[in-house]
Amino acid sequence: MGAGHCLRFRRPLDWRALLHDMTSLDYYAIEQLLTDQERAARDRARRFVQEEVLSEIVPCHRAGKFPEHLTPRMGALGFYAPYLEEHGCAGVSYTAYGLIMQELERADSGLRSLASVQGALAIQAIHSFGSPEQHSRWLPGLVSGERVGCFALTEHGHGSDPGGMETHARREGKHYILNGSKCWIGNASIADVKVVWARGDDGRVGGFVVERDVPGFRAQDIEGKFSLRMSRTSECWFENCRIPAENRLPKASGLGAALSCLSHARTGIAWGVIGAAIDCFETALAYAKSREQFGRPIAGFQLAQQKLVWMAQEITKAQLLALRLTRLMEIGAARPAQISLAKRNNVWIALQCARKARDILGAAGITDRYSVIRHLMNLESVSTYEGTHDIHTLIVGRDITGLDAFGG
Ligand code: TGC
Ligand code: FAD
Repeated sequence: MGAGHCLRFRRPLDWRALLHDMTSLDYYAIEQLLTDQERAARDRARRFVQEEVLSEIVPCHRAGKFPEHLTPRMGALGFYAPYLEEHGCAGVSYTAYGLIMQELERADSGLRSLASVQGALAIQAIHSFGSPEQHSRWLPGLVSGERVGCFALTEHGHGSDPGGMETHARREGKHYILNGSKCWIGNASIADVKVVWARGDDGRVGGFVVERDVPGFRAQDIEGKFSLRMSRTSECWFENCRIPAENRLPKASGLGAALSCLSHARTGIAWGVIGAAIDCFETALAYAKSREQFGRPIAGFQLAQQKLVWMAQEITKAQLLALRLTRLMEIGAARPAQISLAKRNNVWIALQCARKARDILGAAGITDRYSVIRHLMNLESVSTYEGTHDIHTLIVGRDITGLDAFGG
């Protein structure tokens, strides 16, 4: 899909030649702004989704289960924190990371979520704040996907305000004694390596790695989710868990450490949701061209075109925003508020695209025969986690006014 005429050369442009063979909405030829490495990373993820994932999604979504065998497979393909270089990480650009997240989320937000939690959160936290010994101990298994990681920040009483966390780690000889609880934690019940954020004796937030089978740790999966059904989401409790002192991440001091990991995950989300939005757009476009009412395809009605044009327009803007963000990340020049703006905007437009696509599909849009209603429900979670839409409004609001509107 692209422009039909090139103004600069005043001759018809063979726009098909500009298209990649695996067609996808690219109205402003963003393809041309990517490197060969970035296209290759995207195409690898797209092939993986088409050949190994798509057939599994509907049954897994209905059953509320993640296809666990994909966790090591995604590791083997280099999908976890691929912007890092050591310990088996793929060492590709930030933009390639974004494109991989886009292809995963084109299939299902739960697939991208797994990569976000394992890579941008668990691996990233240990990579940024762990010692060399901790790197060698935990990173290879997480990067390969043979071991499952999680990132436990949110608590039952503290979601948007993690700074109020109550989970506590008390030093006792060669151990820390961990007490408290966490809620809404991706994969906490099965994770081998749990990065848990807790307040130390000095009152500052620190990061602690809790391994499997530690006495006093208990977890329960959250049932009844209408959204992100393919993801395992758990609540968990720590009752006098004895954690070896060497499991504390030495360089993590203060809430900023945990929040810095969110920056990597939020960047992946800003790209990822474009995949869900494109899938909704393409499904709605194909449906509108084939579905006839009043003797003509519904794509020929002005109101249907208005919805399709809005979707193409907003997806294009989101692509440009995400690309600029990752180019800034690549030169170390992205500020957290810029990441918030991209997460906020792109998740919001993806939700609106899913909503409009569902509308275009009529009754067919409420069944899982089409991906749209699943994306719509999934995006409700994506709008809430990693900072709600309104919290990102306040982060950007504080950045541009200099005034803090969080309350407190
Ligand atoms: P505030 O004073 O703003 O910040 C405390 C300290 O942190 C620093 N900081 C950051 N550093 C790096 N990167 C960032 N993005 C940062 N944001 C803040 C800040 O400079 C400060 O440092 P210092 O040295 O001055 O102490 O803290 P606050 O208590 O006012 O809270 C602000 C707020 C609301 C922005 C923050 O707490 C927030 O982002 N809340 C949203 C919570 C959230 O996003 N939770 C996510 C949990 S993980 C998750 O959802 C995973 S889902 C993954 C998936 O499945 O894909
Ligand atoms: P609350 O903070 O209670 O917010 C409720 C409402 O109040 C929201 O609309 C919010 O915008 C609004 N609000 C709050 N404060 C203000 C304010 N100051 N001004 C105006 N409005 C405000 N967390 C993890 O740590 N690890 C994970 O792996 C993880 N995975 C998740 C997976 C799923 C499927 C979901 C749904 C959540 C996950 N989370 C995870 C938790 C997620 O980060 C939190 O749900 C999120 O930060 C919001 O917290 P809350 O749900 O407690 O909402």
